[in-house]
Amino acid sequence: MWSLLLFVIIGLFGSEISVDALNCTIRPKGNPKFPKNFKFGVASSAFQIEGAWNADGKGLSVWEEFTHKYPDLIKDGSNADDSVESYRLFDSDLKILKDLGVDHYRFSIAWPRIFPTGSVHLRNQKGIDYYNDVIDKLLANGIEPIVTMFHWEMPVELQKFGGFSNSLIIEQFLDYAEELFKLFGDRVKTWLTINEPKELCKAGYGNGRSPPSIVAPGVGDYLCFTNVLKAHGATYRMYREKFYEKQRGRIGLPCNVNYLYSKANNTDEVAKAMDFEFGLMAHPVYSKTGDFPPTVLKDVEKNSLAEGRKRSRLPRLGKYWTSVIKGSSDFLALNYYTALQIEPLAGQVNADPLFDDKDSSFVTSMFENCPRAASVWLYFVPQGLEDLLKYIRDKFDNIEVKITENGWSDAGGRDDYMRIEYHKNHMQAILNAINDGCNVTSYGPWSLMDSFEFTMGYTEKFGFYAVNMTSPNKERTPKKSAEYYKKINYEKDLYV
Ligand code: GBH
Repeated sequence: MWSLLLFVIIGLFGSEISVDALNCTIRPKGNPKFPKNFKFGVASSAFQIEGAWNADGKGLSVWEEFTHKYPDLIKDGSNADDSVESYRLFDSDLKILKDLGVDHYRFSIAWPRIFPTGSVHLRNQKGIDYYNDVIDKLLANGIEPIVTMFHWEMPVELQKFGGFSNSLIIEQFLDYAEELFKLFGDRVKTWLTINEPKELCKAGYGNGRSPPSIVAPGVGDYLCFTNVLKAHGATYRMYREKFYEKQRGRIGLPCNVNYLYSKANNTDEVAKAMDFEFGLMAHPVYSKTGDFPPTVLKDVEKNSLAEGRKRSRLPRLGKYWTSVIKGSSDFLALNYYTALQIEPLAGQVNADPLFDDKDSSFVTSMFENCPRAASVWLYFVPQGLEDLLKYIRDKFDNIEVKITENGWSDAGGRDDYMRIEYHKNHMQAILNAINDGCNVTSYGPWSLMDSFEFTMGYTEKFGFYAVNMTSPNKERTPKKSAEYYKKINYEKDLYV
């Protein structure tokens, strides 16, 4: 508590000594200005902000079903039925987006809002009208729309057939994506396919903490990974074949990555652990060889055989899919929040069936010497972002990186100095990386405004704007961090 307070106070006055004393903030290196063409934006997702859960013909997503069925699994017992009502109040969102002065706005389309059952043969015109309106108004105001096709809004009707555990999802997703390109691709030029495969697959199909609540660690999560990668890869190929010539858009797969530091300072440990943390999603898409990282393939197979199984728990992608997936992104979309420390797992087999680090054979811990956000998993480690960007530069041929999420949670309030420090330090990390040759072209932090934080309900706030939840028009008001970020957007300079 005291160190946090000290940190905030020192941060406010920007003293150099504090950097060394706490060893959590980042040191500026090189040019203090962002490149001229560097873009700043802000992000959100449909289920978290739209509300209007059953309005105008919308179908249900698994998150609506989950929050209705198990309110006791949501920290404050709440749900997103109304949330901050962006379906009704998009004009208020537009106003704050303009006020913030962003170059782009990342939002997602709720699949069941436009295709209530998931299948594209039944469409909901009012949902389509809504997204057309959002896109048109953004463009009319000089804000580029960046659209996530799927931020976990799985139609309940498709989950009945297993969602991402059934390969049927590949063609369902492909149909959905094709309709999105037809409907919006004339105006949307940056697409993100499936948000955070690791989170989606681990929480949904591994440890079961999120819908569809399947508890099958080391099996269900891997199955989900393969289907996510195939759906993503197939979507990319379909776009290049049918739409690219006319629409000229670009597509990425948004990956959430914790940068990992070895407690023993062992670079081999980091290389291996990063293959599990990041390579599972990124290696099949961004490496020259494609497929899962060799270490991952080898270790999971070895463990699976040792368990007496006939084959690896990680399904093989095979030649055809490996080549479809390889190179299926025009840039790397990165969601970075924090870094972790790793150390080798001592005993070979862990008794806890929910323990999902068995295959990687590392255990993780937090940087507890650094300040913690309201979220238990979120520590202030901006150096991790700089090091992650350099890792990407070296590992994946300096592919273009867009930061599509990065954010800090607190319990609320307008005087959010820690959020300012967090974004300032992470932008500095990006700048350091750029000064060191990394190809980072945009920053789109989380989040435009406070919203429904999944199992944390409304208890954790990530927004630049607060929302008055008890007033009929849910006014959005800027926090101190909004004023700070606004200056960055206008000046592209951290020292204003
Ligand atoms: C983002 O994921 C999401 O994309 C975004 O929708 C969300 O609002 C934002 O996080 C903030 O929560 O509870 O200890 O099991 C970031 C990656 C991975 C961070 C899962 C939280 C849960 C850890 N997330 N993790 S724990």
